[in-house]
Parts: sequence; structure tokens; C-alpha cells
Amino acid sequence: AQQAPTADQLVKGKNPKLIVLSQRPIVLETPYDLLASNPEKTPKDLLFIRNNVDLPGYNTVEGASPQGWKVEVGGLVDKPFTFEASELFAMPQTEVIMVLQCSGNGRSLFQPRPSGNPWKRGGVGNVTFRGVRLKDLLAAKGVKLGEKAFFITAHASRQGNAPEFVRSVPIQALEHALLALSMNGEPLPAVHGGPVRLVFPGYFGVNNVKWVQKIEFTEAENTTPEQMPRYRVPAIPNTHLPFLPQEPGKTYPYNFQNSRPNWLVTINSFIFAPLEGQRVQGPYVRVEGVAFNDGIVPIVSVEVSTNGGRTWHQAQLATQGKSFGWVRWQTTLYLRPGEHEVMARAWDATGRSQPLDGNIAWNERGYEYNGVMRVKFTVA
Ligand code: MSS
Repeated sequence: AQQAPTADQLVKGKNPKLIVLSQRPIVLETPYDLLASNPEKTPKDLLFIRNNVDLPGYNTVEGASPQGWKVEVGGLVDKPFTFEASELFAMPQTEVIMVLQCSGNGRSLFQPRPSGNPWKRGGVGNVTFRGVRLKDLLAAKGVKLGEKAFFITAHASRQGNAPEFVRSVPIQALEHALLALSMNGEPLPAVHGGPVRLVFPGYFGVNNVKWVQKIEFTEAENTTPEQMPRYRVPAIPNTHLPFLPQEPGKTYPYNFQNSRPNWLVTINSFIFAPLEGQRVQGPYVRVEGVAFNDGIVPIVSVEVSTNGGRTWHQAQLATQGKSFGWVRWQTTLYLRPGEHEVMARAWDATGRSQPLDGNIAWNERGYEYNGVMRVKFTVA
């Protein structure tokens, strides 16, 4: 019998322990214990991969040559132009630490199970991107946007006959949009979009177009399947509800009016210690993890509960202030010997938090799960 290929056989330089969710296109999940054992930065060999479209020849964590890699900039601008990725190295560089998270992360926690790759919680990582701000490039080229440039629409390379991959984000995303050339201080891995990727800090994974080839300023969202009907959740137009709750299991007639794209990252928190099923020494037990949101306002608190949410105890945050990266938190609990279940939930400065029951946001394709995480463990 033929053995299923391991992650390192599919993508050169990846950790063989990554979970293969799909071979083609390549989808690899970071095992939760390995994510948790790197709470500061997710290393390139462990970072998850989600391809809707593989780019032939780019299945490695090594960098890709920027020489001859051309990117067109057009649409609603006064002067369309083309630049070469290698030009960017001579320009002022900006660095951002950000959470890169698939909008399907946590999908398998929804009941009934939605369609799509069955991510547990390992479709996420915290990484540093460095490169040139798109708005700095526009300024350097003396290019002005048209009045009706309401969206940034990015297209991936179609070299080697790759099918198209296109995403649109609102023009507000221009503020932090980065043409990333490196990740975690090394050339941007080819499999993560090298030589150049258009990243939008604070936005879900899907919006961060790898192997970017064309950037357009448009009046409307593009209409390819990655924008509609995929990568959206039900919503009431012009309301401040983040989503429109659905009856689990029901289908929904997605259109541009009754739904919104997976854009801003929903507030979330993860427990990195103890891990599920662990046996730890008591009575003082250190509980720790990370929390993040869309970076628009700071995370102001993370609370933990060991009685099913009846009472909550404040954890300490390692850093204060706005951040596109995750914030570490920790606390020490006094716990009797025996079985325990700890829950964690984050709050941000606008009062946003996580639902106790993540299934309230059930949607057909299982996007944007941010239910409170629960971990069962034993105190010796
Ligand atoms: N890009 C491209 N070009 N292609 C594809 O497919 N995908 C998405 C992004 N971008 C794609 C792109 C998704 S969907 C995601 S998540 C991300 O990416 C991931 O990343 P990495 O690097 O990790 O792989 Mo969901 O929301």
C-alpha cells in the first residue's frame, strides 16, 4: 500500500509533524502542542499552510527569487505602473508582528460540522512580516487614488497555469498594507507567498494574497468565488452586529447584501498551558496563553474560570496597547487535586469579547469561530 505523504515531503523544510488536511491544494495544520510550545513567534517550519491554489514550484520554506517578479498596480489610479519585487529592497522597510489566521480556524468545533478543511485550532500563527508599505510605494511613484477607489483587489500569480486567486479588502486597509519580503527575519518562504505577498495586518488569512501579481483599486468587491460566496458570513447590512445567527445545519442564500467577507480578525484567546489531558503538579498551577483581535483597539483583559464560567479571575497581560500580534497572558491558580476544566476569554477596549458557546456563530462554511476555549486537565 502507498503511504500518504508527510508534511515535509509535500513542502520542503516543514516539520513532519504538521497535519496534512489536504495534499492538493496543500493544507497543513500546526499540531496544537507545537503551536503552544512556541508562544512568542511561530517558526517557519511550523507555520500552517492554507492554499486554495498551489503555485507550481513554490513548495518550500526557502525564499523565492525577486528578480523578474513583476507586479502591476492599476484600476482607479491616475497613473498605473508596474514594479519589480527586487526594487522594493532599496526602499524604506516597515515591520509588523501579526497573527496570520485562516478564517476557517476552529471550524471543527462547530456542530454540525460545516463543509471545508476540518481545522482544529492550529490554523494560526504569530509572525513578523517586513517589507514596503503599499502606501509608501504609491507615494514614491507619485500615484493618486481615484475618488471611487473603495476596495483594494489583489490577484495572485497564475504562472504554471495556476487558477486565479483574488481577494478584495476595504480601502481603509491601505493604512497598514505591506508588500512583505521577509518573515521572521528571513526571506519570505516561497510557500508563504515569496518573493512578495500583500499582507493586511488585522485581517483574516484569506485576504493576505501570496505571490501577488496585480493590485487594483476598485469601486466594488471582486466577484470570484473566494469573495462570493466563499469566505463570508451572514450579516444584516448596515447594522453593527458582527454576524447574523443561523439555525445550525441550514443553508443560506449568500449575496453581497446579506453577508460580509471574512475581513477583520474576531477577538480570540487560546490556552497554551496546561494542555488538554495533561497531569500537572498542584496546588499552584500556572495557566497561560495568548489573546488577539483585529488590532484596532487594545486587548484589555483576559479572564479565566475553573467553575464553568460562574466566576472569572483576571490573568496578567504581558504587554499593553494595540497590537496586530497576539498578546501573551498568564496567571497562577490554586487548585485541589483532581480533574479540572479551565476556560479563558479575552476582552478588548471596545467591549468586544468571545461567546461562551461558539456555536452561536454557526455558519455553513464554518468561518470565524471564536468561542471560549475549555481545557480539561488533572492536578496531581
Ligand atoms: N494566496 C494565494 N495566492 N493563494 C491562496 O490559495 N490562500 C489564503 C491566503 N492567501 C491563498 C492566498 C488563505 S485562505 C489563507 S488562510 C492564507 O493564505 C494562509 O497563509 P499561509 O502562508 O499560512 O499558507 Mo484561510 O482564511
